[in-house]
Amino acid sequence: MSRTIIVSNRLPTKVLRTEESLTFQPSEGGLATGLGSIYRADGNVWVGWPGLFVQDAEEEQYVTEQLAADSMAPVFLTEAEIRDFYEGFSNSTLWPTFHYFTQFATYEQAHWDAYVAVNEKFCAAVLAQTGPDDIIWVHDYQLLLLPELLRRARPEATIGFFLHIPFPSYELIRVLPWRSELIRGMLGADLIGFHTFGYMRHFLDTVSQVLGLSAINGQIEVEQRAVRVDAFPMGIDYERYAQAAASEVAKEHEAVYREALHDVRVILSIDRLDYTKGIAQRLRAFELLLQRYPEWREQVSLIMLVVPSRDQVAQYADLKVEIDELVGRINAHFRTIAWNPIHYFYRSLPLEELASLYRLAEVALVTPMRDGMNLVAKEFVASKADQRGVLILSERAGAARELSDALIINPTDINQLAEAMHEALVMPEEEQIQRMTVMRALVKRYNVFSWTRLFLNQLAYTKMKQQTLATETLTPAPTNQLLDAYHAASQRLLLLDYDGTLVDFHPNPQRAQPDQELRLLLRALADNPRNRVVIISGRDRGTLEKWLGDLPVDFIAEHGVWLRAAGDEWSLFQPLRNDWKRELRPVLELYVARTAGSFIEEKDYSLVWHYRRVDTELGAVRARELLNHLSFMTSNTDLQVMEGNKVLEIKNAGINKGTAATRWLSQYSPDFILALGDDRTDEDTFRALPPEAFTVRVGSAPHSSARFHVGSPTEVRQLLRKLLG
Ligand code: GDG
Repeated sequence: MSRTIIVSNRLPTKVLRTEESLTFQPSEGGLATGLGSIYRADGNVWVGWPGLFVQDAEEEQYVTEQLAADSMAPVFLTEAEIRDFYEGFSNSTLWPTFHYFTQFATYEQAHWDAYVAVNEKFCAAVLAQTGPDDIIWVHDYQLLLLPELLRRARPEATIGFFLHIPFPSYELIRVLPWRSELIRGMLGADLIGFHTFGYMRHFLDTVSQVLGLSAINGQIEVEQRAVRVDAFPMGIDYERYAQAAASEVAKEHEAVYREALHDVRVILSIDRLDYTKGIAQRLRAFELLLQRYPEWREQVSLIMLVVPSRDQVAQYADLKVEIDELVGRINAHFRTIAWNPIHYFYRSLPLEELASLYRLAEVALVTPMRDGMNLVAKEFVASKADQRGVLILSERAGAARELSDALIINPTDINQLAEAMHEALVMPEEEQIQRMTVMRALVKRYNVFSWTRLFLNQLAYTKMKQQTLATETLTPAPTNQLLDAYHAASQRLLLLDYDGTLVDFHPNPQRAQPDQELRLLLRALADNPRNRVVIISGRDRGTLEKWLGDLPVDFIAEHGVWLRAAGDEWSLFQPLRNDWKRELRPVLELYVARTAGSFIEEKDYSLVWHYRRVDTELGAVRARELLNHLSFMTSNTDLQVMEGNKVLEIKNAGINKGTAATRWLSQYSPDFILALGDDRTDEDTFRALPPEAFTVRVGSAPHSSARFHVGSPTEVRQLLRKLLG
């Protein structure tokens, strides 16, 4: 039976050293609750750092045993490792970069070296825990290299990766000296999850820019593997927050606060100390609110909880000073004997007190500059059982993609923020209820348990899909099977793609004409009255006719647009339009002008931009640009832009090699079918054929609907020669 191994930088239990002993303190983080039922299930385990520097082997063993009893396996890190890997590379390079704060990012080789070493350490720890059939789920930015390290050690493993912070635009990632290694590291996973579709898009773009790998429908082909990328917005344990807020303890706390505050209305702000959270901007906006709307003085207070964090890193210490000063200035300026504008707490509170603050507040201010998701926003919503209260939410928190009934603001726009606070304070109850009801239903439904289930199901599905779509090498055994079926059959259909299948690619497509050997081979096959040989190609009919028209073979040209049975005339698959070429050709010409070595091929019903002769990197970049450009221009038309092997082709949608091949099947009723092809357009043929057909993909393709694969056109020819006996 397969087990599930969760891996994250921190374990869900923190080991603390007190004067007399070690204590084990369970963490209350969202991830720990969400995955609690998973890692504690039979045989499963959570691997991570327990937050303690051990003194000796004896202590190490003790901690290991204690944690093992609760399904955890510790990775012990040294102080130097925490300094360079955690505070260094993770929090001073990746964290600022991924949150668009490159001005705070450092690029230290020693930090990178430690990051690599600690990821390797985690890899060893995970391998020690896992068997080949296990499912490994890696979390977050501290372990970006781990999926690939694991993949190298266990090529068949099922590996998922989830990033809890934003994935930024490629422009940010490209600054990192180690960008390729980091992206490759992530691609070791089978499934890569992000909170939002936007982060996923940035990642796919980065993969294409950094490694030149393109994606189709969120799937990237990496060597012999298909990697899936998807958005999984993380939720919270809704019931836990709802219950905590409804508890007697929370009510009691609230009553105490209420008494102290009299009738003052409460705006709430809760964050870890971090420059990404927009705390200073929020304070300035509150100050502006009091200046612009004096009627709120003595009527409204801001309760601001800042949880100490990362105070070893310089920017955090500076931020703390800035916040202290701002709070001091605003309070000194506005306070009265009876009223305190800002109640500022620099510490963490137990859950019940947090819950009572959620109860107490009428408005929650969640205004980060960037935030992967932000769970505080969801917790506030879950706590509001009476459906009242207003959430002000930054457009740049992942949560804004879901909680669109909040007042969505731009956190740098202090004017807008002050106005939103005012709007929240005067919002009619009816509107509050309306907005809150929608948000509560959403937070309840998409909770942390459904998130976990969805990710793990999708991971299992991805793996299953990989396995079913994995093609078998055409080794002697299946080859003999194929030959037996061929010899036994009386009506055989051979569907042969041309470029990349029967001949190798040539930098100039017009130079890829058939050699004598190929012509003889095709003639010999077609001369057999039991065979019907169809050349099924994306090429224009003129070229096919010129090169092979004298042979007794059938043709499917332009990916199914033109058909010709041996000796017959050409006919169109169905009536088509080509007047769109006039409009789109200038676009392709623009890209030819900008991209040396590229050129346009014009067919009757399609236009093709070729970039095989372009510098590899430039070609990939321009192809992405052109693809975007064309997708925009062809949306809502019946045209389709297709990515082939170093080509982009614009053609009529709905006609492809598969639809054309189907016509041969219906007219000819073969009892043996062999289809050979090397690219995505041939996948349409493979899919259109019955399951007993011998479908063979040529070249490397981790993901194909074909049953078999062979390495090259040379092997294709060997196979065809075998048919001749
Ligand atoms: C990363 C991403 C993403 C805060 N103060 C206290 C307290 N908290 C709890 C909150 C909430 C959690 O801490 C903070 O969650 P966030 O989502 O805001 O942020 P990060 O922990 O930095 O997490 C983030 C998250 O991963 C999940 O993927 O949303 O974007 O940065 O649960 O309630 N809890 C208690 N006392 C406090 O004083 N008990």
